[in-house]
Amino acid sequence: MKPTKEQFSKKLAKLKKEHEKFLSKRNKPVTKNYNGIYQRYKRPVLTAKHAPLHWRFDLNYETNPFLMQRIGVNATLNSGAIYLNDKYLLMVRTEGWDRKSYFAVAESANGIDNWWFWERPVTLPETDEPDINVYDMRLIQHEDGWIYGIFCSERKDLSAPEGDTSQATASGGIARTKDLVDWERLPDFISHHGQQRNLVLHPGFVDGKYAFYTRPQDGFIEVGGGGGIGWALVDDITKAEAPHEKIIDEKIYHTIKELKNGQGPAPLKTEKGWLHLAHGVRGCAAGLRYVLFMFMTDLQDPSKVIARPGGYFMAPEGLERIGDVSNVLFANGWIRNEKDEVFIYYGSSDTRMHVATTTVEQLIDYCLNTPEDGFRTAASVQNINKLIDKNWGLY
Ligand code: M1P
Repeated sequence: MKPTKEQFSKKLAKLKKEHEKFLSKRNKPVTKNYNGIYQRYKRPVLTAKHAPLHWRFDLNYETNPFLMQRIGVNATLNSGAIYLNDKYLLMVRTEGWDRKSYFAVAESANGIDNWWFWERPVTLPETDEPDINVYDMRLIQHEDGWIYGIFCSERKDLSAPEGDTSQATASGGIARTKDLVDWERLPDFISHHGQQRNLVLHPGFVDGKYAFYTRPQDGFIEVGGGGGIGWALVDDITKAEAPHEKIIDEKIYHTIKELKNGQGPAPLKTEKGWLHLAHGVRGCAAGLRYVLFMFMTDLQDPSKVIARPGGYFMAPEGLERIGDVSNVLFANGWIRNEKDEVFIYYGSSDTRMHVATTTVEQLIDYCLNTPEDGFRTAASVQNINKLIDKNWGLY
C-alpha cells in the first residue's frame, strides 16, 4: 500500500537524523601495532555511506512515495588531496552502482573526521573522445598558479576483437581549476611508450618545463615490457606530449613491486629532498597485492633517487584487507599542513578511504634510515644482524 505523506515525512526525518549522526562520528587513533612511523585511525574517513542523501534519494513524496533509493554509491576510494583555505579537501573517486567513477570533493576541518561532500560532484569537461570512466585524480598546486587534476581516463579498446567487451585503454587525463568547481579540460597526455596510468605532475617547473611522473604500460592491466615510475619533461601543458620517458624507479623481481609500481600523490618538498609515496604490486595465489612504499629524490633533480627504504611502508591490515578488490592499499593524496604534519589518505581494497598521520621529519628519517632491499634473503638477514649489533647492550 502506498505510504501516506505523514509516514513518508517521518521516514525521511529518521533517515536524515541517522545520516547526520553517522557523519559527525569522531575518529580515534589506533593504539595497537605501534611502529613509530605513522599513526593509523580506527574508522575509515569516507565510505559509500557518506554520500549525501540528495544524491541518492528522490526526496519528493509525489514522485517517490516509498522513499526508495534511486541512485547508489558503491565505493569511495583513491582520493587526491589538497590543503586549501585552511581546509582539508579530498577529491574522492566516487564509484556508483553502475561502476562509473566520478570525482567529488569532501571537506574536513581537521583532516581526520567530520567529512562532508560538497553539494554536487565535479562536472568534468570531456575531450572530443569522451572518457568512459575517470578515476584516481592527483591534485597538484603548480608553481604556474593553477591547481591541476591529473587522472586516468579509460576508454573501450577499439582494436579489441569483435565480441571482446572488456578490453580497455588507459590515458593520462589533464584538467585545471582555481577552485575545484569550474574545470578546464586539456588534451590527454600523449605518451610514445604505450598506455598511461598513475600519471602525476611535479609541482614546480624543472629546467623551465612541466615535469611528469609517468607509468608506461603495454596493456590496460599488465605493464609488460614497460612499467616502472617514469619521468618526462613537457614544454607546453596544453599539448602535453612526451617522446621520452626515463624510468627512475623500476619494477624488480621478488620485491613488493615485482609486477608494477606507480607514483602516488605529487612529492613533498623538504630540505633534504623530495618525499615520494608510491604503490607496488606483486602477484600471489590470492591475486594481486598492492602495498605502499616510499622513496626520496634529489632537491635539484627530482628524477634522481637518493633514498630507497626497502620493503613496504604500509600494507593492508584488518578491515583494509577486504573489499571489492581485496588486498589493496592505494594512495594518491597526502597533505602537509603548516605545522609540517602529514596526512596520508589511502584507499583500502578499492572500497573506502582512510587516513594515517605522521610528520615531515619522521618521513625523512624513515627514508634515510630504513635499510634498502638487498634483493636476497642473505642481505635481509645481514640488515637484521647489523641492527642487533648496534643494539648490543640495549636490549
Ligand atoms: O584495483 C587496484 C588498483 O588498480 C589500478 O592501479 P594500477 O594501475 O597500479 O594497477 C587502479 O585502477 C587503481 O585505482 C586500483 O586501486
